[in-house]
Amino acid sequence: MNVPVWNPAVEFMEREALERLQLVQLRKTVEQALKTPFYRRRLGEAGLTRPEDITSLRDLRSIPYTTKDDLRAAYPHGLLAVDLEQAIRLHTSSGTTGTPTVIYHTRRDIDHWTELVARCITATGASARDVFQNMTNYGLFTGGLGLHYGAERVGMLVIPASSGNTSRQIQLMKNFQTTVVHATPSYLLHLHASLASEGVDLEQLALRKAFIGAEPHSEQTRRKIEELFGIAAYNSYGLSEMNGPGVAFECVHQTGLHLWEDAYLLEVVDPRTLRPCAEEETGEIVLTTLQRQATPLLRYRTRDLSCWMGGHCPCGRGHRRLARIKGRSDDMLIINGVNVFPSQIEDVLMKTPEVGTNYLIQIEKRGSLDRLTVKTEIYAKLFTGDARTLEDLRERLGEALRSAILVKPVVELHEPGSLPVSEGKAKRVVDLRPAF
Ligand code: DLL
Repeated sequence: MNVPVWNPAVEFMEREALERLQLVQLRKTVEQALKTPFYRRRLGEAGLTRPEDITSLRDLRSIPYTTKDDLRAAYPHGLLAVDLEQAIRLHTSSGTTGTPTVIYHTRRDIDHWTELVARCITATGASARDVFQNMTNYGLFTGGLGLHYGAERVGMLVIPASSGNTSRQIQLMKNFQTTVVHATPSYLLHLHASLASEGVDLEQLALRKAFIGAEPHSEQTRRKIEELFGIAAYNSYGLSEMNGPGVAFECVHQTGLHLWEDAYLLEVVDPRTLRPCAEEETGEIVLTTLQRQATPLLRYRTRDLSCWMGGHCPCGRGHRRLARIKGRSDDMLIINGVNVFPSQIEDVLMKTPEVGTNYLIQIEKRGSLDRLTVKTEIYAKLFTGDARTLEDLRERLGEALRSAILVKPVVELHEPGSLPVSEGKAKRVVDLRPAF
């Protein structure tokens, strides 16, 4: 077998063995969850008081869902399943939209998370020979420490650059001949746009791979990153409630996100009716932790939309694949009654060669109607051309967007570097409509 692999025994486990393991771990997780005040009450209400009540994986459906609001209500200790002295780290969400959520980890939890990230890194073909620059925030955000521990375990030379300070990032990449970076896709595009002003060209760098994640992005954005840098970019999916990065990752074949099924039980459900979705039918991702001690989570509704992919990956791993995340059920925009996902807009923009690396979607009320404005940066040389060329481009984009999203937007073309940049997750949507 000629694919890079970290833990062959688990990654190539036969389906039957994997499901047996899942059942054992699900029972352990229920046992662990019953140690928390939150789940004792929640599971008790559903008549589930003993782990032995789970006799098959189908019994998962008798377990109630857990939501972000549940996590918030249980803040700070309501979901802690071990004595505080057994916990060695916690991560919280940023809390910008309300009470934060908190996830505690025991030493074994951190060790297991590290193992999952090591698997992900290795699956992309990266190895101890690589110099790895981690451009995501170190701190409560899980992208920094999560990838750091995994990369160290693989034996990479890790540069814990953290986020921001683009000029320093580029110098570090040049001086240490970084071969692999980890960043949000929006930040990598911004970094590329800054190379020229830093007086650095790609020939002076040794970059060959990027891990991109933490925010929705389209296949076109991935291709753009790959073409601009001349590298391979691998999609990485995770969320702080499920440790952070390391939940699902692309392998060398880049055919979807392998979800580590020994660590997470995945369901895809219709977000309105909660009916289970069929393979390749898009719905909300619901995840159950299978290995966690300090903060077990059962049937956690992520709000992320995706689907199981059918078929098998040529890498031969038995762990099934998730399709690229389409967006979140709560970031769907309703514009004059039409459902629009920001990812549909991004797709059109990134397919257009003249479009640069940054964009912003703005919605406001004009009278009784919603008005959608798509602001996008375009390459500098176009601004030196004649006005007719710009007008043509504006019209072409407007038409392409209308046929993709069924809403005609106002298109604004902006010079490179003129739209706001974020060092972490990009804020792409500004909704100025009054709340009801
Ligand atoms: O963003 C964890 C992470 C760090 C993942 C680094 C990957 C790389 P949170 O801050 O809790 O955790 O945000 C999680 O970000 O529910 C998705 O909506 C979104 N998200 C994460 N990865 C992807 C991805 C980290 N590859 C939320 N594609 C998730 C699309 C993503 N959306």
